[in-house]
Amino acid sequence: MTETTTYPPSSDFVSTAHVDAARYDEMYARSISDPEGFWAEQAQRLDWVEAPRTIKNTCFDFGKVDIKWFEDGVLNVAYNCIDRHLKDRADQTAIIFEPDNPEDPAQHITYAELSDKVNRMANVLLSQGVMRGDRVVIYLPMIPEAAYAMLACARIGAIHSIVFAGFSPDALANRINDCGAKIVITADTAPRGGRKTALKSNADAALLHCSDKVRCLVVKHTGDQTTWIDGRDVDVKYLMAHAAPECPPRPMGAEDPLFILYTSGSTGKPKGVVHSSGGYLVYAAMTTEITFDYHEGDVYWCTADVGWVTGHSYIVYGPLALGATTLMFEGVPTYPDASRFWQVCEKHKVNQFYTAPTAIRALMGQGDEFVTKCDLSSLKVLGTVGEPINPEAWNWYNEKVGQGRCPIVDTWWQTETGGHLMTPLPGAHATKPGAAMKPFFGVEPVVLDPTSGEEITERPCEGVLALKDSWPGQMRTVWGDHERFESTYFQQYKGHYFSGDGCRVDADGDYWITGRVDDVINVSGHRMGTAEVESALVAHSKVAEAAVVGYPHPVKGQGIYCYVTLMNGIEPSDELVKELRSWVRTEIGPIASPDLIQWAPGLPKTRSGKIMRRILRKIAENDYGALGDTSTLADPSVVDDLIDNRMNT
Ligand code: 6R9
Repeated sequence: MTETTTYPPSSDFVSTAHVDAARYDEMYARSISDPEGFWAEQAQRLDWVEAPRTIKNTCFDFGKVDIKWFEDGVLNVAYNCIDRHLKDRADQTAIIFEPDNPEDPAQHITYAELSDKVNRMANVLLSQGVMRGDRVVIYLPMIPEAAYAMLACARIGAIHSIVFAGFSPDALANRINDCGAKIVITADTAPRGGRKTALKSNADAALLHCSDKVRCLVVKHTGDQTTWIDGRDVDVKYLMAHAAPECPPRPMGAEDPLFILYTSGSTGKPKGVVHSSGGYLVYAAMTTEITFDYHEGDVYWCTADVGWVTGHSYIVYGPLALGATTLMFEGVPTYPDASRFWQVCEKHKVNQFYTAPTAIRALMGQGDEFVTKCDLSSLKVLGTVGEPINPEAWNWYNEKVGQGRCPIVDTWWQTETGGHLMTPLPGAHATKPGAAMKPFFGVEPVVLDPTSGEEITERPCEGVLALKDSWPGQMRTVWGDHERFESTYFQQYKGHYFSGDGCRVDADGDYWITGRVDDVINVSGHRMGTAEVESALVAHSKVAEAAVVGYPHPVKGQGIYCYVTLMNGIEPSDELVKELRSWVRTEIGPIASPDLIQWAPGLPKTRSGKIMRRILRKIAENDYGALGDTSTLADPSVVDDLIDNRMNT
């Protein structure tokens, strides 16, 4: 059987690509046989105060996981993203800011301007008492100040932790408290798709649950009125205008944390994923250049939000480390209409465009006119990230957006991995719709048997996806809980980093990611622990018990399906469905809003009381024939009740 049609890059593309097929093979082989030599060379992408001599010092054994790259190197990340470019490209645009409203002018922020803003913001942070190693929570929309704030932290050695602006006050408070932040940086209000989110009032609500020492720095972005607490709230733009324009970059150890980013797992509350300064930046810079085949002068656009890891690595750190022009978009793909992405590509002559399958699916449903009326001739490479892409969406992206001439890089990676772990390289590989294809340099994927944990070496094969050794962009720990880091990622399959994803390798040896094999769901590319939604639901006074699973959703990839058992005496009603939806939105944020709620008088449990999610998943998928063995259930009859109810949902 032929696996699928393949799409090789054109010979023109290959002739100018950084990496062609032969070079990939040669570089990949070297990256595995001589990681020290390979990464020592790659480290030279950065400017170091002291160049690293010790390159790799990593231990993956469970019981002791210790990951260090370039450990004796000294550098400053902001210096690498700004100062070192000033000599040659002070007047080149670093950031193009495209506002929510297309009628408002775009901003072109040069490297010189970026430098000025970041230096000033760094001085503001210092004036607020932020010191090296202190945590700063950033709760900002997609505005240039978000990048200034990140780089200002990096400049003075503070650790930032961005909280996506769509998260609720509760979620924000939990993160502020978990990392012990001294400061929260937010904005008055955030326009998105023509509507506004009241970020400052969310921050106010969050801060009620935090130490009263936490200061709130407010970016007056829209100028909308907000409450103001003197002594706690600070006007950032005003202070920046009056701050000294120079703040020396602080030399930092390569292993000093650059940022913490909270992400969901299968159990417990979100984990603070900690990334390093040196290894992370080397990896972000290299993957940006190679995966997207970025060339000097290109305009690069990643549509993610800086609140997610994709925004960290591929809007801010990777592109700016290369001295690239990176576009920041405040809006949404469908405002004012479904042509917006393509109009922005046309307007700014975007060369590399990187988005999520959910956006592609939403836009392809609106008809081709929105795309075909735009001049997309500047596009060279297209990328996707966040979830598996279905071949239909891939083909539409390829034909309508890329006009059949732009290689598509389907990049598989995670918050934990810092940068791309698997992707076709645009000048090296013939792509296949839906395949993440090949490991990036230094990455050694292995497919394991989920039960025995043995490596499966036959091809084709299917199993769970793990990594054998370390790469510089890998997370170093969970903030405040190294044991959780070890047990979450290294316990299940000894000696390996376990990704939580399943995969398939085809007869050609190419990788296809099949999705999460744990209790993490992926809703519109947003990663969510089902346990988080469950604990939000059971926190409601009318809910006795809840079980949450993902189910296939045509646009979101997965939708959130909630089985809810009500307290004795509480009657189900449509009003209660609405009430629970809005409850979850308040507890976590709009991204966690349940798609379907099914009343469940009982949940399928084993005799030891464990909910059998496998069965719930099948029922949610309307796949009753494949329920598998239900004999271990304490009360098998609940399954029939659930199926009856499902039919009526
Ligand atoms: C970067 C990012 C990570 C999870 C990951 C996987 C899914 C990401 C994918 C993909 C198939 C791709 N995922 N990219 N699945 N193909 N190209 O998304 O990080 O938010 O931590 O999510 O997303 O399931 O494990 P994060």
